[in-house]
Amino acid sequence: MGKSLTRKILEEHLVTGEYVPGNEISIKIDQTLTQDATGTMAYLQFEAMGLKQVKTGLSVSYVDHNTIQVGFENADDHKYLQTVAAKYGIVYSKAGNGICHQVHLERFGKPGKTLLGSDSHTTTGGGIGMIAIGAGGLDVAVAMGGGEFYLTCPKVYKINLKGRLQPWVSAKDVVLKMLEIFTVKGNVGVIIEYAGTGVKNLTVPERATITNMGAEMGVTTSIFPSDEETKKFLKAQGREADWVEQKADDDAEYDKIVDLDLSTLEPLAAAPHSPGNIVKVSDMKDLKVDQIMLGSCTNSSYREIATAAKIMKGKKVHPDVSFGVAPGSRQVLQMATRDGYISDLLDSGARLLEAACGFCIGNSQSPRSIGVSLRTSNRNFEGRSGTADAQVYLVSPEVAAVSAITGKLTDPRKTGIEYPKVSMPIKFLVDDSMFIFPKDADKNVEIFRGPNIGAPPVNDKMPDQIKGIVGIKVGDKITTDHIMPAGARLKYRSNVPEYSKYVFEPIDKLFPTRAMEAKKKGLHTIIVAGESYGQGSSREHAALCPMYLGVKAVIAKSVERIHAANLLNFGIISLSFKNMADYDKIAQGDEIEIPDLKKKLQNNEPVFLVDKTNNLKIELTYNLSQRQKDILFEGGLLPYTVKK
Ligand code: MIC
Ligand code: SF4
Repeated sequence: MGKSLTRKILEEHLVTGEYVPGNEISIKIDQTLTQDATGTMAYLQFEAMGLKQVKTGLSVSYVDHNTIQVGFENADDHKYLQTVAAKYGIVYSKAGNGICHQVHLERFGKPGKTLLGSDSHTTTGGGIGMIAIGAGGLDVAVAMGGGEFYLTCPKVYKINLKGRLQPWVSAKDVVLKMLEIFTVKGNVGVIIEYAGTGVKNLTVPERATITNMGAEMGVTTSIFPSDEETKKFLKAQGREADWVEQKADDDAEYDKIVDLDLSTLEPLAAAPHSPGNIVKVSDMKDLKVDQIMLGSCTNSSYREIATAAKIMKGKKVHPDVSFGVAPGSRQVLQMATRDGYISDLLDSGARLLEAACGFCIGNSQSPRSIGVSLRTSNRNFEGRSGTADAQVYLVSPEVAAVSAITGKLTDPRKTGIEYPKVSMPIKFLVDDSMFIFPKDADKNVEIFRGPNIGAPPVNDKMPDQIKGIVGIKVGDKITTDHIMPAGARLKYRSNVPEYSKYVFEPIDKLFPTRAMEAKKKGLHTIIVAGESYGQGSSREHAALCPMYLGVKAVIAKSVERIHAANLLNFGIISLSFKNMADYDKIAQGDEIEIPDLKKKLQNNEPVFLVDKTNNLKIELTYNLSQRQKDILFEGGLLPYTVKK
């Protein structure tokens, strides 16, 4: 039997473990990326490892999230990142150069290589034939130090694409369809591989839109083959030499095969408040819209901005709509300016925003109260836009632009507007002057540390037993945006004591105070959660800040992949219920104990939670390798790595 493309690349990078789905394996990482919101902590952790240089083939530090810079904190972080990059041999991409995933695809992504990024949408790199995985900053720091990356050897699903997208239907609709089929939960430990005759009908940026939102499905990553289309893209970026063919064997084995005919798809939207809440745009006829945002790492390539501009040319934005456009990179912005598209958009009444994450992370452009916002981004979690009761729909750039004219969520196929055809550029405008490439002479640069930058707190060793309280009980699908809000709070990323004051802010503002009080009394705090706990971003602060507050365990029906790894990295054990119905028996505030936890893990024995308030004994399960247990015993990956 032949091999999938995933298997070929993983086997080529395999360091430890055997390629058997479900096994823990580790792989060598060729490239890393960080962004400023997760980057400072990642580099502080890298510094704590005491190495002289990064050991990867390429590491890039992007500044794209906190570019609004209200107050000194973000500017301090950027300066810190720039000096660290110079000292340790990292490429630094300045604010204004664009969103990490878009820029990485344009300038650095290489078929057949592995990429680890401290951002969940690192999966975008799958569009160019990489195994590109999102992880917590600490995992990325370890990879920069030359350490391998541990993951569950995946099951591989093949999506057999055929046909071609109809006019007005786009790559966003493909991935929204995928979300309808696979939903946002239950796909942990899976890699999705796109194949079939339809692949050649999708350009690299379109493929990247599809792999980008694999993150929302909770898969480890998604990948496209590297073919003639990939070669064309790389050639147009002046990087033809980086191209190699990458494909699965014809008789490759898969754990599941799903056929998807591109020609049968239609415009879709993800309705509030989940990327998996898929509706047909044609069913949403009279939904009035207040705001439309085109951009984010999902949909901000040259072709998409040009398509929107062609739709808007000679027309006006509806008086009740605020239409913002954020090109994905400086390259996109420069080319769209040169080709007149930005001026067409401005003529129509669109607002030009910076080439950065911006609205997507909720640090600007929050909609009005109960406002309806159409966004081409990838997440519409409740409150993420910065307005608690806003109704955010995720749509394609085509639907966004047409709706900006009509003022309603509109199916573009029925408007009579001519479908704009935009072809891929033969040559992109290449100007790498906003990267700062590391030079030998900079190795002795002094690292800048503003008052916002604090050393990362390190955990104590795991206690023999857990004794304390249920600090909070939450339901299903709690995202990292619930645990550690971004938006205006993001600027505290480099200051854990300060950022910790906002843990669970959208759900229960008093949690940090309760946990801190317990900690002062020498009690541990545990979190009880439902299914898919920790969905969404790779934000390691969703583990780091709870750790700082004294959280020792999360007991959940299930935990999402990246968050589970982050909890482990910060010495918080994830446990599950042997009998799911036991979830209902525990309440917030219960006094609990997990006796002899350490000994039981060591001996592979069952672990019990004793709920002293309700006089109950509940059996808990865990699935940990010896390495993972050792990390927990040491109090987390940083002390474990330093010890090693
Ligand atoms: C996001 O989209 O939520 C982010 C901000 O890019 C995060 C990373 C972060 O928390 O900084 C992500 O997706 O991983
Ligand atoms: Fe930035 Fe949004 Fe992409 Fe996250 S999802 S990297 S915030 S554009």
